[in-house]
Amino acid sequence: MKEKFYITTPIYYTNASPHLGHLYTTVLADVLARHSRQNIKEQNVFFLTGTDEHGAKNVKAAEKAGKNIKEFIDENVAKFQELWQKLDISNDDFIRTSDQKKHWPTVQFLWKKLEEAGDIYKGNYPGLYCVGCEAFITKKDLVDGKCRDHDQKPELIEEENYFFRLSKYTKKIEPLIKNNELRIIPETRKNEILALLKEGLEDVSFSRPAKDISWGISVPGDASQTIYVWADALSNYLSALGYGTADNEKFKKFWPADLHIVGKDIFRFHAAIWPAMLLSAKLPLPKAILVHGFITAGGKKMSKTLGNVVDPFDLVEEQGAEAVRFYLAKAISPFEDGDFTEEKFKKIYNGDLANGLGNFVSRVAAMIAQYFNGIISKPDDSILAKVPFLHSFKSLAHLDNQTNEKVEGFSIPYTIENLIRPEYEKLMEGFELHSALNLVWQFLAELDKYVQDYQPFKLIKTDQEKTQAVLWSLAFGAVSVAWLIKPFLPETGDKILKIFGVPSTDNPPAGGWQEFKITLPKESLFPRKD
Ligand code: ME8
Repeated sequence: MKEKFYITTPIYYTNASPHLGHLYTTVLADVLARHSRQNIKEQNVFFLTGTDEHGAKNVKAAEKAGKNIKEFIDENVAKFQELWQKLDISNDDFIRTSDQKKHWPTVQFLWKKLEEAGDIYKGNYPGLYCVGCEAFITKKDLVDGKCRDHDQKPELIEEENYFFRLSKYTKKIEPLIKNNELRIIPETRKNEILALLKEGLEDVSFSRPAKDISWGISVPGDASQTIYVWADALSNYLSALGYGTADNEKFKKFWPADLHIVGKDIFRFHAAIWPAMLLSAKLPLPKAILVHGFITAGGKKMSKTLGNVVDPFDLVEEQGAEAVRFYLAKAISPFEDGDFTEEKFKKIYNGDLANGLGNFVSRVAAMIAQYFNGIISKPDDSILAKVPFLHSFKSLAHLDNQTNEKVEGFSIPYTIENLIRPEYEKLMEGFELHSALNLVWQFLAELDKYVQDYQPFKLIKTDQEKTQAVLWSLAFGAVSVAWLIKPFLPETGDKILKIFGVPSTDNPPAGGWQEFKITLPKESLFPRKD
């Protein structure tokens, strides 16, 4: 069992307000942070996000908007923070690279460490700079003379910079990634970076002349140079913990990071430059980097010219935060590109949330309210044995490796404890969040089937005892589902627990719940949308 969990998102550029892609990464991180808070002490989880506020990109956008840079950036940062609040993002901190007290001392301290290691030197090489990437790119990255990712012409820059000896570290990083000391997930990305490291990487420019890029952090001892935006940005993972300052308790407690989540666009910075910087500074490497794919809209890259940009604020306003979180986590595999369309959103909303979860919870709660005055307690085991979670459960039988034949006779609590939970934990550990949700929804479908099998609405007329066993089991199922979905749908999870009278702060009690007390909700959890 892990003892602490330090998880980060990239820090996002503040040249515009957040888009759906930023939301995607941050929701994934939030789900994993919430999940780990269920498994380890809350104070041992540290979830960091923030904003990357320097660099040419931000300056250019401010100029274009005709605004003072600081004002422009502050406005955009406020939008990120507002969106995270709307989405119930549970970050423990929010780091801003413009924070001179918190971020800058670490960046300069780390710079000096690299310098002490002999890994910083002055050089002068011409190169092609893509403002979109905030990086020097090579001719290989060009299509028709434009950057492949940003569809922009790079600028030819020839200037004196400080360089970082990345080349010295490629051979050192390679085995660490190969043997999973630094895990790269998924495997395809691991192979991609290994191939790149094998080829060897060139040293990278680590500063820009301050006369061109003054909005940034000065190179220690040379105010004529500004620290390159990536060296500045990557350091956020340490500055938030107070590394290199007197206030470094968090650093001692949380470093190394357990998981950096990044999109595929910036994974090379994280899997090559960042580990090289850490090795140079003699710091432990992060344990894992999860690289997710990109979200497209209607099968195409979101772009202003195509007019298919999904504004996350509008989306949340229209669909509700929980439904948006659900879509991002369930409809898209973190390991591949995923698509967003309104039709798909509606289908998932109506199918899984309104008709699936919402309908199930309200049916079960209503029956308990009606037939048992809202209170139902655990019946005797001998009665429970009469209403096993049946043959219908075969779709999950593969999860049980010891007693395939006995699959016909499991109780719902047994099934959750022995089949669902272990499989769910395995999927979460492997970051297969969409599959974890699929498992829960498969289970929900089986619970629906259980209702059909025993028909408690008819059974109540002939056998009260058995009906009690059926409904108690279903309530147990609903409450268990609430626990499993809480990292994804924190509000809905809590609402379900409230409906069944179960406190939401504690972990599920050992042995489960004995009694449920129903409070019928005023509104349905997910009203159907047409
Ligand atoms: O790169 N689909 O910031 P950024 C999914 N400041 N995720 C997407 C996405 C999409 N279409 N578009 C963006 C930077 N993202 C640097 C990072 S970290 C030390 C510095 C997400 O604002 C994804 O996580 O361009 C991607 O890696 C990140 O936003 C890039 O954000």
